[in-house]
Amino acid sequence: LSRLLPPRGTPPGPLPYCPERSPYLIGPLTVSFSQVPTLEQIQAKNPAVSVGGRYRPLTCEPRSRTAIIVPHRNREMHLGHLLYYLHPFLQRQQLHYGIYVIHQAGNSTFNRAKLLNVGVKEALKDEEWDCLFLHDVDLIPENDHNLYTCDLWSPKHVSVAMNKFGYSLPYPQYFGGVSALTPDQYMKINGFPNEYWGWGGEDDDIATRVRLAGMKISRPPVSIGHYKMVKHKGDRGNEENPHRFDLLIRTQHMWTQDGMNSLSYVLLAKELRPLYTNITVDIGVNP
Ligand code: BGN
Repeated sequence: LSRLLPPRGTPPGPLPYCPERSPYLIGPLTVSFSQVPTLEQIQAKNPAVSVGGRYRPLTCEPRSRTAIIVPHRNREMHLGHLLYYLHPFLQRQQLHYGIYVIHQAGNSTFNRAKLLNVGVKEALKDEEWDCLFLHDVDLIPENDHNLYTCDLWSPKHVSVAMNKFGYSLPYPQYFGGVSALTPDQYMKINGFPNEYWGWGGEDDDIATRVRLAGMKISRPPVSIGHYKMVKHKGDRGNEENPHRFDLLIRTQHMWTQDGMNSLSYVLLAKELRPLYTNITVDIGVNP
């Protein structure tokens, strides 16, 4: 990518927009988890990424400013795989982007959706992101035609073809894994629910929010939305949520009260690491 630097002495000025279709795209990618890359190796391969895990193309004005938000706890190996594949993937798409890892402090039950709300709130304090990618740590995109940009008219469900589900949607309303919303769309659904502690249901709640806010879900073609999941067992601290069925019955009454407008947390640290911005947060405990 250093070949892309403008020649020395180029006067500063407005850049032309990046082409609608990046010339660097490859299409289907080979994703393998046989070796866990170290952060140093990933850094060496991505010299144009700046501190906090930020990047912007140097020769053209990007068409999207995308924040990737990744909830996380005790999955360092998965994070290594994700960063290894995602950084080059996003640079080939010529995006202005930043990667945020939202780390849940403490040992209480994991709360994916609340961590995503925190990530959105904190990311929007940094820059005027125009697209929010809500991204599981264990899902690696397998085709770079799957653009990490938002659909202006609809919240987008992106991980439509995961290897774990035989490369198809497990059910029509599925909204889990990777999704993309503009900040406007995110606020229109009052963000994600804060009250789903443990595994399951929060993504179904979000799909319902999209419908109740009068929007439809858009999706990339199944042939492009391929994802490979890093194999793992259900982890401690993220047991199945036994209350998810009761919560889902009440989404219609709760979505306007529980979400971005009721979000509270204690920010413990915000560190600009070489490959990502690390946000450590105390989100409280499972009541
Ligand atoms: C569903 C889960 C989702 C999960 C998908 C795929 C629930 C709610 C039950 C009414 N939903 O069954 O959260 O993403 O499976 O694994 O458990």
